[in-house]
Amino acid sequence: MKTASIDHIVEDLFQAEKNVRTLPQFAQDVPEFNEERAYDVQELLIEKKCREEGTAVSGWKLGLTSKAKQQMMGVHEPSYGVLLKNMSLNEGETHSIDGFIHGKLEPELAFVFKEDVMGDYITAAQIIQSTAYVLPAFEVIDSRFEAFKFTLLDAVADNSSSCRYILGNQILSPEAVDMRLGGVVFRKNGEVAATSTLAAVMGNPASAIAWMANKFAKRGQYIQKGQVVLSGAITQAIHIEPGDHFSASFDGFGTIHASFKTGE
Ligand code: OOG
Ligand code: MG
Repeated sequence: MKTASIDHIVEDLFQAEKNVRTLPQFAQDVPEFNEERAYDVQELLIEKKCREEGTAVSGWKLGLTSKAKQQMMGVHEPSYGVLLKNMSLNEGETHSIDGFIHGKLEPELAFVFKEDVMGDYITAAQIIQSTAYVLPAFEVIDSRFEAFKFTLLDAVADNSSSCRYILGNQILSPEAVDMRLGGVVFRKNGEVAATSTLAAVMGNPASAIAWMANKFAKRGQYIQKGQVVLSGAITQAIHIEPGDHFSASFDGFGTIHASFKTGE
């Protein structure tokens, strides 16, 4: 596949986000586009965003970690994307949706690392051992593709539909959290919108992160000390409208909040 076409895809994705407009999905129409090329696009897109937006990498995110979503996309593995410092929003504040194309919100468990994680036989237990603390989080996902419709390769190129993330304030040692039965109640405007347990994320969110750490070995990447990793959505994602208030209560942690409006 030609470098020129990779560069073209990177530019289209960058401009779509910047100008808050959608693109048609492309992966099925580009001969020789495969998983490796999709992660190449993601990497170049992140380099461009760091350069042009004056930001830096803060961590990683997983996508497609639930069986239901994998079946929907016809895949057997999750995907990952990069978190940047300028994607971070403060918990409890009211955020503008003006930069979102068709943003959706989802509760996740965030892991913050106390040491680098490198290698290709990483286990969930090693992930837990390398984690300084875990905390509840929201992820705003957004897709640069029309109608939020894409194949796995389109989504990987689009940095796994990343947009913003919001970390809660309550931290726990990962050993203090039941990574399977820990319950989550997700509310929109006071009404329960979804309920789930942490097992929805590949049986255990630490297993999802171990999958990513092992996948990294192929591309010479690794989880770095101080980085945050979002484990993947615990419930379905819910479309955000201006005026919406969301909360997510996590077993043992308390509740995190996010509100949205139009305008700056
Ligand atoms: C959308 C992003 C999914 C999650 O937590 O599942 C995601 C996608 O790539 O399908 O952020
Ligand atoms: Mg997510």
